[in-house]
Amino acid sequence: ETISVIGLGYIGLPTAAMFASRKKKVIGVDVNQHAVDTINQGKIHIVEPDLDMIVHAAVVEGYLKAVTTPEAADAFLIAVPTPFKPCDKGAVPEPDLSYIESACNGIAPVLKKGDLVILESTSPVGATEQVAEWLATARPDLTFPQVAGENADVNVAHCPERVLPGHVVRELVENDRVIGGMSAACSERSVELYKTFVQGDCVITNARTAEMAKLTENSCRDVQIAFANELSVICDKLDINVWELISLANRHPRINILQPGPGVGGHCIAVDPWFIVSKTPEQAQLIHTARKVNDAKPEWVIDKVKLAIADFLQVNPNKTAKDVTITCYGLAFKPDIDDLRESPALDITKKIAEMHSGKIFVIEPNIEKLPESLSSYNITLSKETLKSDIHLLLVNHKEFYKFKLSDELVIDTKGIWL
Ligand code: SAJ
Repeated sequence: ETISVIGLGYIGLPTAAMFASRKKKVIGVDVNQHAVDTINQGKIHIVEPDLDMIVHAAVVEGYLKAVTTPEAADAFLIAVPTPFKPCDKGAVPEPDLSYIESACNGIAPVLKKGDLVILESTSPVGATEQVAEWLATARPDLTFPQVAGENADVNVAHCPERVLPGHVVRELVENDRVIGGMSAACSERSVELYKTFVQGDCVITNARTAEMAKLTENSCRDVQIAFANELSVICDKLDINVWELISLANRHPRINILQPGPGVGGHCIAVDPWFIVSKTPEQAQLIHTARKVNDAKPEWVIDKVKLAIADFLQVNPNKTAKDVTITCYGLAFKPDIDDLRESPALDITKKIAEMHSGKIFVIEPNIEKLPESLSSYNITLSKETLKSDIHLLLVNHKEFYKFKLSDELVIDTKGIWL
C-alpha cells in the first residue's frame, strides 16, 4: 500500500514521516522545490522537535520520498493551508479553499478505482463534499460517495489534524482522531489507515460533523481566552490584579479560566472561528465577539505604551519622546518557541516602532536575528535586559521569569513580574 501526502508543512511532513516510520511506502508532494529537495536529503525545512530524526531514517531506509507532481498511490492525504481571502478591516474573512482545489486537481489524473482521499486541512463545513465534487468533475469515469455511496470507486473522508506545534510527534501518535467519512466505507478505510500509527481512539462520525468538531475545539479555546482578555481589561479599570483574581476564581472546583495576554496568535485559534462565523454570521454571535475581543487586545497594549511614554515625560519634563527607551520582551506567538507567524507580540513591537522616535530594544531568546518586517526600524536585538525607561513584557518565555525589574515603568501583559 502506498500513501501520498499532499502538502509537506507542519502537519503533512510529520504525518508522512509517521507512516514511513511504520514501514509504509510514502510519497510526499509539495509545490515548494526547496522543501522537496531538503526532505530528499533526509533533512527538514520546518522547526519541530524530534522530526528531523524520523524524516532522516525514513528517507535513508527508502520509505519516504518527496516529489513536486503527484504520483499514483492507494491513499491520498491532503494537508495544505486553508487561509483567508484578503478582506477589508472589520469585515468577516472568508476561507480560501484554492490550495485544496489545486491539490484535488493535482491528484485527479492519478486516481484509480479503490483509492481513498482524506482531507486533513482544517476546513469550513462542507469542504469535504466540495473535495468530492471537484474530484468527480475532474474524473467523470470514476464514481464518488455523493452519488454512489457505499459502492463508490473512490472513498472520501475528513480527518482533521489537532496536534500542538512543538509536540507534534507525540500528539500524532497519542491523540484521538475524529474520522468523518462520506459513507461508512469511507470511514472504515480511514480508520484502518490511521491505525498504522495512531494509538488514540479513531472515532467515526460524518464529514460535516468532523469539520465542525475541529473548528469547535479551536473556537472554544478562543472564546475562553477572550473571557480572560476581557477580564484583564475590566480589572485594569478597577485596579485589580487579574492574575491574582483568576487564580482565586480557579480555586472553585468547576472554574478553569485561561490566561490573558497581548492577543491571540498562531495560525489556528485566531483563524478557525472565522470559518464558523463566515458560514453562519447570524447565529455565531458569541464566537464572533470573542474574535473581536482578542483582536482588539494588541491595540489596548499599544495604548498602554502611549500612556507610559506620556507618564514618563510628565515626570521628566526636560526630556522628549526621542529620549525614551523601550524594551520589548518576546516576539513569538507563544512561550518557548521561535515561531513568529501571526504573533501579536511581533505586531505590537512593529506598531510601537512605527510610532516611537526613541530607541527600542527587543529580547527574544529563541531567534538569532530580527525578522525582515522589523529590519527597517530603529530596533536592536539584545540578549540581556538593558537599562530602559519602559519595559514591555509580551511573551512569557522561561528566560524572562528570572529578570527582576523594580522602579522602571513596567507593562506586563502576561503577569509574570507583578
Ligand atoms: N493563549 C493565551 N492564553 C492562554 C492560552 C493561549 O493568550 O491561556 C494564546 C497563546 O499565547 C497563543 C494563542 O493563544 O498566542 C494560541 O496558542 P495555543 O497554545 O492555545 O494553541 P496553538 O495555536 O499552538 O494550537 C492549537 C491547539 N488547539 C487547541 O488546543 C484546542 C492544537 O491542538 C491544534 O492542533 C492547533 O491549534 C491547530 O493546528 O488547529
